[in-house]
Amino acid sequence: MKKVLSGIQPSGSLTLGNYIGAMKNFVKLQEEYECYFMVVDLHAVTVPQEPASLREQSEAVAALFIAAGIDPARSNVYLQSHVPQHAELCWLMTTLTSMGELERMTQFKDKSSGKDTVGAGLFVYPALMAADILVYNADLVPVGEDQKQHLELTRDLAGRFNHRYGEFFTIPEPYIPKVGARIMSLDDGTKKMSKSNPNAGSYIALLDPPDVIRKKISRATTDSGREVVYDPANKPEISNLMSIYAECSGLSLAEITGRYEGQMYGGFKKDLAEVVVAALEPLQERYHEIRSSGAITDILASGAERARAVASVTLQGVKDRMGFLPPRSK
Ligand code: AQP
Repeated sequence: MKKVLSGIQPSGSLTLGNYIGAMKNFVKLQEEYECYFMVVDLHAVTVPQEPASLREQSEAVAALFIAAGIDPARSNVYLQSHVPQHAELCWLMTTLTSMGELERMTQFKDKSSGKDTVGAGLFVYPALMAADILVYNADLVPVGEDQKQHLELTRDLAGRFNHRYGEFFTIPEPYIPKVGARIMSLDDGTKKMSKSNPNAGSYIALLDPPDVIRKKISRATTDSGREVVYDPANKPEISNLMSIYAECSGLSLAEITGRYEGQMYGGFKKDLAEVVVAALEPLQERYHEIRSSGAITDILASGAERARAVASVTLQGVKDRMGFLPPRSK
């Protein structure tokens, strides 16, 4: 069975962008693949996290995975920090990665811009992401558009290792949705929706109550003009809202355009809010059931156990090829 790997950082409350760009596809792919879905807590600490909030968000992200439809009996759901092989392989990956490659990463440029000090962890983030994927020899990686560059680097590193030490790693393929691969911020159609944006009005959190969702959508920035047409280059803001509508309702962009022909933004936004509320209601209900059941601890323990079993074999293979002596008992 081919393997799928993906992860989400517990760096804030998950957004509709994380759901549409990544999680929705996790659920689809588990039908056909052996899946590894991680809460990437080691990635989250590449920018400062408050310990209590990291603990809470780690469990919340895992519960949202299950609430969204990931079946823990079929897919491995776990915390990245519970599988130490990720961090060890990351170190080995940094030795194959050049400074120039890391300096070119747009996520690093975005997250470090304007900061007085930037942690080295943020710089080597892509090497950890490569280790995450390669430690399971994943075939497919479902991500949003923003992660494409990191995935390309992973492919380069896998190829470099294979060239230097002999064929070993599978070269992973990205799996990027056609619509919704880049959901934009509600206050600025040129920036992606992000859970760590300090302005909570810029994103819809998956756990936002209905009235908060309605308020955020009614205040979302819209382009000048008033036609509901999909034209990302000239009308990025209304096009973004249409993508959200399409992903939450199951309607195509053409159907939405037809439905709102000749109508103003106001009516469209009102309907969009109801579409989003209806899409998130069942997920929120399941989330609260899972959190109150206390089942997450066991789910994470068995997911990590299965993941460690696979990751330790790969890591040993990498170390053998690179020339590390195995530990001997006396
Ligand atoms: N706006 C988005 N549109 C589509 N996909 C998105 N993803 C994130 N934002 C959007 C996808 O969600 C997955 C998990 O992302 P992550 O949490 O690991 O990191 P990120 O990409 O940096 O997401 P955020 O929300 O912007 O987090 P912060 O603010 O902490 O940096 C990835 O597959 C990503 O593509």
